[in-house]
Amino acid sequence: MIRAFVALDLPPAVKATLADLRAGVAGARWTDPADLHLTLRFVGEVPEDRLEEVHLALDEIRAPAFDLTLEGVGQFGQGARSRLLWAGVAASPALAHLQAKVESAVVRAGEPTETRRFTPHVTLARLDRQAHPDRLRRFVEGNALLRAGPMPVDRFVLFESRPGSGRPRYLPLQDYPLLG
Ligand code: 2AM
Repeated sequence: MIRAFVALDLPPAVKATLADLRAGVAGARWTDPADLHLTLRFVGEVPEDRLEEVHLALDEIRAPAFDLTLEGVGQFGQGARSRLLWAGVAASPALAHLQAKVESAVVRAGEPTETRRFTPHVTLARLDRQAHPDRLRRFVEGNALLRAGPMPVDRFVLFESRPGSGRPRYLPLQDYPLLG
C-alpha cells in the first residue's frame, strides 16, 4: 500500500517566506520548509495498481497554468482544540477549477468522493496540546498581513507520504504540467 496525495509544490522563495514565520509558538511542530505544499486531494492508502489508475487519470487532466498568492494565516480548531496553523490562499477560480479536475480524476480512478469541502491552505505547523491559545492568537493576528507571491503554478504533483520514525517524508512520484 502507498499513502498518496496530490498537491502543489511551492517555489523556494515562497517556502523561504513561510519558513521565516517559524517562531514564537511553544507546542508548534513546524513543517520542514522543504515539505511545505498545498494539498489538492488526499488520496490515502491505496494498492499500487490503484495508484497507477490514479496516475493515469491525473495524466489526462488539461487545465491552464495560473498565478497564485498566499495570504494571511489562520488555525483549524479553536482554543484547547487548536490543531493546525496554516497560511491561506487568495481567492482563485483557477485553483478551484484545477482542484475539481483532480477530484474527479481521483474518483474516476475508483477512489471515494471527498466529502469535506476544499479549504485551500498550506500547513505551517501541527499543534501539541500545550500550544497556548494566547500565543496562537498573537501569531494569527501578527501575521494577518502575510502575503507570498504571486507565484506561477505550472504543474501539480503526486506525492507519496512515507511514514518515518519522526515526521512522514513526502516523496514526489510524478509531475503533471499545466497548459502554459
Ligand atoms: P493537512 O496539512 O491540512 O493536514 C499529506 O498528509 C497531506 O495530505 C497534508 O497536506 C494533509 O493536509 C493532507 N491530508 C488531508 N486529509 C488527510 C488525512 N485524512 N490524513 C492525512 N493527511 C491528510
